[in-house]
Amino acid sequence: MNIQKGKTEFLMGLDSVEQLKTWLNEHPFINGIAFIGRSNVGKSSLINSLFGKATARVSKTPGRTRQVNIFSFTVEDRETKLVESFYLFDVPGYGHAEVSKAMAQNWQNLLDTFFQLCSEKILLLNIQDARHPLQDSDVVFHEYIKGFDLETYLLFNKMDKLKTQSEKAKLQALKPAIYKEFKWVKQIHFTSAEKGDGLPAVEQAIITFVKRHSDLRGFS
Ligand SMILES: Nc1nc2c(ncn2[C@@H]2O[C@H](COP(=O)(O)OP(=O)(O)O)[C@@H](O)[C@H]2O)c(=O)[nH]1
Ligand SMILES: [Mg+2]
Repeated sequence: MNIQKGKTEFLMGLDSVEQLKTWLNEHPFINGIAFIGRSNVGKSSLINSLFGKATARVSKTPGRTRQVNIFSFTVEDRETKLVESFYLFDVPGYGHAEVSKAMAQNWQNLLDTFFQLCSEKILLLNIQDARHPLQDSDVVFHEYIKGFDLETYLLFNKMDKLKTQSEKAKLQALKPAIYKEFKWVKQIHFTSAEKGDGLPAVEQAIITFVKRHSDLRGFS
């Protein structure tokens, strides 16, 4: 089974809390995934690599995504040719030291709204920078998110920037502590949106998750 790259569609970007509330209330049981992480960790780049290029906008300046971007994507069973469609959310990052208080507050309100109202059948993909794992804002985010009871996978991106074996080993060594401290983190992946490392495993993990929550009979 595979994600049909190029069939991913941008549905809308919502930057108002009211609009987001309305949309989520109208879509209570939807099945899908959400990417979230500090700005500049490579969320948009990962989305493009996994869902087809130019799905999301890759930013030169950090903190450009100020809205919840909603997409639909499709998964195809190569044997049966059955196609099912799911939702993808690119959620604005957290921990922007450089933005104004008012803007930070609006992001926080969007995040609160998203996590309070989103379907339970949403998988959370928390992206972190492999070079700077578990930054303060990431730890604060984990504390925040644990109350919402969503299945969460952690992705350490930009692995291509870790040059030495010892840098890689240091990151691997964090795994047990993360599983212990953040018990709702079910999987940890090491990726490079640039080079493609780790992406086939992430794609299969996404498919396994959405399929597990699918209502379609015979879609296996
Ligand atoms: N070397 C490297 N650069 C990356 C990787 N992923 C993203 N980038 C770069 O990091 C910057 C921010 O990426 P973007 O996807 O916009 O991050 P976002 O703010 O989290 O959506 C861009 O310059 C990307 O080209 C990666 O895996 N490796
Ligand atoms: Mg982005």
